[in-house]
Amino acid sequence: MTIASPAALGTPAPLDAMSQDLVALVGAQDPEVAQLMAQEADRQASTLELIASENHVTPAVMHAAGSWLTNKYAEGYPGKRYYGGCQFHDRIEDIARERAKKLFRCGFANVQPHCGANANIAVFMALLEPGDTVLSLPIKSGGHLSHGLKPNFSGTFYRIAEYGLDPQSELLDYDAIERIARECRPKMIICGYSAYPRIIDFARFRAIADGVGAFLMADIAHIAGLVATGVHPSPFPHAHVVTTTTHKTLRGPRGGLALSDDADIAAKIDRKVFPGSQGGPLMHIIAAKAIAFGEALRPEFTAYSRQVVANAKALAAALIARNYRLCTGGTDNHLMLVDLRQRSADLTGADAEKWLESAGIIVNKNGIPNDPRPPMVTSGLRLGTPALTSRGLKEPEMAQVAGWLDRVMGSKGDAAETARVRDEIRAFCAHFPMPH
Ligand code: DSN
Repeated sequence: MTIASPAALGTPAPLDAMSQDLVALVGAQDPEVAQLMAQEADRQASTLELIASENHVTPAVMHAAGSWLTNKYAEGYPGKRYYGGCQFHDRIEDIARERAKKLFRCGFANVQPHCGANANIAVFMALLEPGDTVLSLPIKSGGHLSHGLKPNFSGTFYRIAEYGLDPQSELLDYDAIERIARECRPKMIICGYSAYPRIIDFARFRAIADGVGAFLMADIAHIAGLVATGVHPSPFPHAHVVTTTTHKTLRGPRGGLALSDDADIAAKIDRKVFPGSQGGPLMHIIAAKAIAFGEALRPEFTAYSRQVVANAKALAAALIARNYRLCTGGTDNHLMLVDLRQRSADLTGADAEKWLESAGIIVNKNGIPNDPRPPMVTSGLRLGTPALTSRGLKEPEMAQVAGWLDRVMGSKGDAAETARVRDEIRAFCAHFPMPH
């Protein structure tokens, strides 16, 4: 089998030289997988990535994640491993921990969770007993499955009480949350969401938690990069524990992170990550996390985070100008929820996602608050700007993106219009290379 190079696929090379070598090396042994890797590189380079939870990492982060560090078992923590040969891994994990603490301005960091949900498992195990009550926003209102969805560990082993959004404003209603907390007396309250476009008042959440003697957990998976750079207020010193993924606005490798300012809580979380819920840490990913945290500590990353939000506001304004309704009326962060019903009553998130993908715009359908349609259909789209901003798009290009979104959805995925938009986007992408 021959491997189509990205150039042969009609786009500028989306890969740095090392990645091209990698595809060639894999191809010499396994052309079937190498071909798919090359095709995926082309897909990423020639489409507009608007999934709010995705990003494009730098080559340094990417290659650390694909390095020989994957060969090592390092169960335990720096200085206390169950295997020999860990001296360099100890240093790498220490660097990752130190940089994470500096980035989020807190005292303790565990960089081993394989993903955000695993960080949350460790926190639940550290702070709660099975059957304890947790108060959280359900997934249908913008929460996360690991915050209490029934089939998830959280909904299986814990009693979940829910708060919602104000039905009119679609904003968090802190007075209502306080009332519900007083009624259900949770042992832990969770804030931090997957589809909430506004600023979270962590101080108010802590006051509510203190009022009922609950722990406050902030899951900042979506906004971590904005928090690290001061573009969104920090959950510290308010939250007892903070969890996050490292691959969204933070632009690191796919992974999780748990943070705290409390030595006792941090020690419990360490034990619940390992040996409580995980075995060997992914040391290649921890190295990539260390590199990404180093990048995020640089002033350029603050400029990047500000641009992410500026781009989101520009995209929101351009969509509103084209008669789309945005939940809450707009955005303060990197994402927005588009209620498609105002543009066209029969337009669904599922149809829009499919049509837009054909045009080279990658989005995810998303339920909007009180969505009458089921989760696999939905009346909304969630759009985010972290990945496009990593490619160098700015406000003027956001107006162009809104125009393409509207042409595809307005034509109801008409084949000819979709093909025209696809060609325009492929040509446009050539001017905004992947991070290299
Ligand atoms: N699946 C992620 C998201 O897209 O927001 C959350 O884990």
